[in-house]
Amino acid sequence: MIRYLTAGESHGKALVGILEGMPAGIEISAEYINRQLWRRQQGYGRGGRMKIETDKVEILSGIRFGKTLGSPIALMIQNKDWQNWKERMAVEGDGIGIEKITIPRPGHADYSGAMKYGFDDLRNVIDRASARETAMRVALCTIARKFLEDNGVYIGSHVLSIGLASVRNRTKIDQMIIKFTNHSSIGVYKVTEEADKSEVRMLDKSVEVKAITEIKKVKKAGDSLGGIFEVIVSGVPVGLGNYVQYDRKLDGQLAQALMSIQAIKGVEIGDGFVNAAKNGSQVHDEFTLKNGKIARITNRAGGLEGSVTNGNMIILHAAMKPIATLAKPLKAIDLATTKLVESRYERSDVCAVPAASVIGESVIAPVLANAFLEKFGGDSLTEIKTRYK
Ligand code: EPS
Repeated sequence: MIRYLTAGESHGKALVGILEGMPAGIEISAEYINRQLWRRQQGYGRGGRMKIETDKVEILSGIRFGKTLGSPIALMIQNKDWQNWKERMAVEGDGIGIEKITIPRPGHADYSGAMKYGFDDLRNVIDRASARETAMRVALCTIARKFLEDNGVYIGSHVLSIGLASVRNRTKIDQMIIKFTNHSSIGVYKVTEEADKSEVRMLDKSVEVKAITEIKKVKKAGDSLGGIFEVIVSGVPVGLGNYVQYDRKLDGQLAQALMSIQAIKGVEIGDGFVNAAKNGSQVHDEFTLKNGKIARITNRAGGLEGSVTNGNMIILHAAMKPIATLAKPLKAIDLATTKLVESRYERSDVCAVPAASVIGESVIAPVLANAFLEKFGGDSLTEIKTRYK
């Protein structure tokens, strides 16, 4: 089965990752992965770091003449900013003379991480807890995404809200998505392309303007903003996932993948939260026959029933809390002196919801690819495609 690990500190030399379990014969190039890395770096509200980095992947193993070998795939992304951090992030030496960070930011991993590992320098926590790590996740997961594409499964996303700037006319957005995906599953990429045209990855222009205004206002005030994004998956066959054991439930696995993205604090499948306030008759998706095929009139379940895909589009939502690094200080305790002080400011993004939506698309790819492999099996793309057919 597909699994992966990442390593690397935000201001260390590089991020590295290993992806294992990909079948042989999947066409993949650095250029293909770099396109997703570029998408992850976009979005209005990002800070100075994104002006330094232009993430590019180096493929170290597992791919020969442009195709996966079935062996572990190793990737590396250099951190350009490391040049400015060589002393502070040195692998060797004793760290004497290097300033220790002792004031934890409320909402960040600083305090809990330092207590856990017994650190007297929060830098040790900051650099690994950082969302910089998601660059490598996107790179690795893009290979799983390519495998899904090769089997007609497409993942897209767009942003639903940033702060109070929120899509109110859901019907308009849904109609747009239906229009794009009506004839073919790959239409999900049209949704994503439309979102990519927007600096905040929103499909509704009037909300986009409000969102950008909100980010500007909040930045001026030294504050930060969160939001909600939607991930959609088309071309999903019926019967992926399982209901027979808790840890094999596909909805749980998808939720875990999304929740593991830094700052994600809520995950919803379909209309999960809205459905909780309705009667069953207003919620469950009635069956119908469409050109002689079994279909549903609605998709409030978000494509999963009993933790198994039901043939409808998978619809997932994730809520991101506002970034914890604020120019406007919050109350904190200096862990070196135990005095009440103001939290320290380190260069940061003001809003990273658009980037998070691209990460959301990526992290669910290995989960779905695993469910696909579990169902159809095989060691090479050709073998799997034959079985799927
Ligand atoms: C992050 C802090 C900022 C972000 C970073 C995540 O980095 P820095 O401290 O270098 O300014 O830019 O995100 C990335 C570097 C990235 O590639 O997404 C944090 O504390 O989580």
